[in-house]
Amino acid sequence: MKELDELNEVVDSLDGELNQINDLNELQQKRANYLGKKGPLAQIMAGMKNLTNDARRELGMATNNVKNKLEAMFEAKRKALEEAIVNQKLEKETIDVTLPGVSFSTGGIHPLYQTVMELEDLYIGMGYSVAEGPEIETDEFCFEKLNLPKGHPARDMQDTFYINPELLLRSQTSPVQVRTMLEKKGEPIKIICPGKVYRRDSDDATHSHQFMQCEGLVLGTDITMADLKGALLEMAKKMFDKDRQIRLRPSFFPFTEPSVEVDVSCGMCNGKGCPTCKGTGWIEILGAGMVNDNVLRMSGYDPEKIQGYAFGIGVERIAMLKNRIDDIRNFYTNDIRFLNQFKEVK
Ligand code: 2NL
Repeated sequence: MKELDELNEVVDSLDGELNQINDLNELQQKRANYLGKKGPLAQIMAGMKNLTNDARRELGMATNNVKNKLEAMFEAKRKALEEAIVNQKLEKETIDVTLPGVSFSTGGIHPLYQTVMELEDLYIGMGYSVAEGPEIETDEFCFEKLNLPKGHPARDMQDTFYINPELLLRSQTSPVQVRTMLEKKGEPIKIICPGKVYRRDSDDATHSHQFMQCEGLVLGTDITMADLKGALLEMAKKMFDKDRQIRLRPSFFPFTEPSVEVDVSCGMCNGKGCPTCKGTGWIEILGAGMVNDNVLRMSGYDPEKIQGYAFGIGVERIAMLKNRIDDIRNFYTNDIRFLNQFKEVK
């Protein structure tokens, strides 16, 4: 029967063609060609109606066998192709885990901001809250409400960046404390106010037209200079080391009365006198005092009932002393070799 030969030829030709296929879509197409309605097997089946019963049975069985065989061949090829695809993908994705890693540099927290964070942590530990406010301020909040009326010699226009006669770049963070007093309407206050401030200074090793301040304000009943001294001594011991002492010298600020300048004992010579403390054994770190009655009244507080202290810390000065930095401009030129020394992760 010639149909039986044809069936064998179908198997042979598919065998040859499958070798050429290396893509699943092509395989799918080929399968449709061979096993579909117009394929060779369908044609052989269509011709069977003219055969004798015996011949038809024989050819029917043979066709069925070949159909099963073709399906097995397609299935085997499909598996082989899929496996090849997975292998290719694995090969492409192979990595050598023993190769040395590629290092990349990360940023760090700026040394000034690290100092602010330390100050915040230690004051929060003593029950203070952190308050912030705008860098563009009004003349009223920055000066008038701090007992510096217009024309006062300590508020020379030459020293402040004015935007217009009423608006300026704040020269201290005190206006944040004024805002807090106006909000709290006579209630007790215990805050620190860290932030950037601006003054029309010429930049040199110890001056910068923009620097950072951390002011503090504590208002309540029966608050005295002793509380102020205790809080500042605690700060000096935590920011520097536990053996530091502080001393208070009389001074003047329009917003405090009495006013003091505060020195910390020199850590380089333990108070004996050395170049760092210019032979005195003491280093000035901040200004402070009891809040002036006028300041209290102007922001809605009755000095007969509530009083307290305020202080102003220069953040750069503390950061320079702690890290033995001799030029304030290092904080602002941001040379990467300078900054890298303060990275927690090097
Ligand atoms: C300094 C001096 C100081 C204050 C800041 C202040 C704020 C209010 C009321 C009273 Cl709202 N005082 N601040 C007081 C004394 C000194 O700063 O030399 N800072 C670097």
